[in-house]
Amino acid sequence: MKNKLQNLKQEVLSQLAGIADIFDIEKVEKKYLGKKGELAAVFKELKSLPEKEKKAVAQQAQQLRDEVMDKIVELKNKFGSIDEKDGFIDVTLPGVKIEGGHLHPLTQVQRDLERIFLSMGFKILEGPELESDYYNFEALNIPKTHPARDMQDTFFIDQKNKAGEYDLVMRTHTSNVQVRAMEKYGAPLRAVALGKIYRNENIDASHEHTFYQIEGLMIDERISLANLAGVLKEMFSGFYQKEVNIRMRPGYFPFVEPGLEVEMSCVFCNGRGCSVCKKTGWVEMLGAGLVHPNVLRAGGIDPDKFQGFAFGTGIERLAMLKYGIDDIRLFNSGDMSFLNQF
Ligand code: FA5
Repeated sequence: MKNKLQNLKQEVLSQLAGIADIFDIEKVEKKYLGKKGELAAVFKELKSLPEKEKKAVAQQAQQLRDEVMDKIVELKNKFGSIDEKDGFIDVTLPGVKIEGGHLHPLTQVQRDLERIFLSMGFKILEGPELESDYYNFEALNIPKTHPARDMQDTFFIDQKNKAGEYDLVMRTHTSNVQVRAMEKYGAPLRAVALGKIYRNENIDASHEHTFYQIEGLMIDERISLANLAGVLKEMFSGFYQKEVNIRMRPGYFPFVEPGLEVEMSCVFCNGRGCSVCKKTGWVEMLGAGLVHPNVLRAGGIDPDKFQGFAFGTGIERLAMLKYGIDDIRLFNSGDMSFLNQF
């Protein structure tokens, strides 16, 4: 058996030495290392050997197999794989698509809005999501006992503030940034604040408990509703990439006087009437108004000298109208077939 292995070794080494291309390697590999190859036959024969001889022969066969394997790997590296032989590349093979990541649609929409307002000279601000009762309500002309507190379902925080009082809430709107911005920058001021807000609401296709808003604030010596109309028209036309009209009707928010509900001509039917605008040609877009004198005062601004407008709207709703999305819950669903469309 030992002699047989010796002969086999010489045979395979001489064959390996004569190899000229990748096809020869495959043949030799199959003949000696294959399942039905010469070395497999030797291992099978081991069973019939006397116990004493078995161990030594097994070792010898193992060594030969390792040696042949190493040599074959070396030769494969030298001659390359079959696909690359003679420098041949099959350009008709389909490419491998590398999946790239991308921004979440709501982040994209926020960036679009920020670009529009930056071009009109607005500052981009942020405010805290965990907010004091003061900035979320009181400073906005909503005292503790005011019924307007019920307009938004608030998540109150069961924890005391630094002064030992229970006065923390999850902000119910981005309007909490209004007085913070006035205190920090004074007047004149042009700013938008975008961010996440929280409401204790039941979820359905158009309501979330956690969603995004954009707040706009412009304060100067002669600001009127005409300025508000101009800025909103610019915002909607830029965002929906088409000329739109807006119209205003009275609305109530304690922090503005007069308060307004603003509607935009339907971007789907250009105001002719369709299912999106319920055949009216108009879509309700946001709450707005002229900043209430009490709010200016809270921000340290003299209401006899300065006026301002403020508006606020939901970013998901803006996005839903732009892309024809009929369920707000899709944004947080983690559904890649939805997200990959953006
Ligand atoms: C406010 O939050 C006011 N702070 C807006 C404002 C700012 C008025 C400045 C005047 C001056 P309202 O509660 O209506 O208003 O919410 C504003 C927008 O948030 C709505 O128009 C809607 O687009 C969006 N929104 C409200 N509730 C939800 C909800 N549950 N899910 C998704 N979006 C919502």
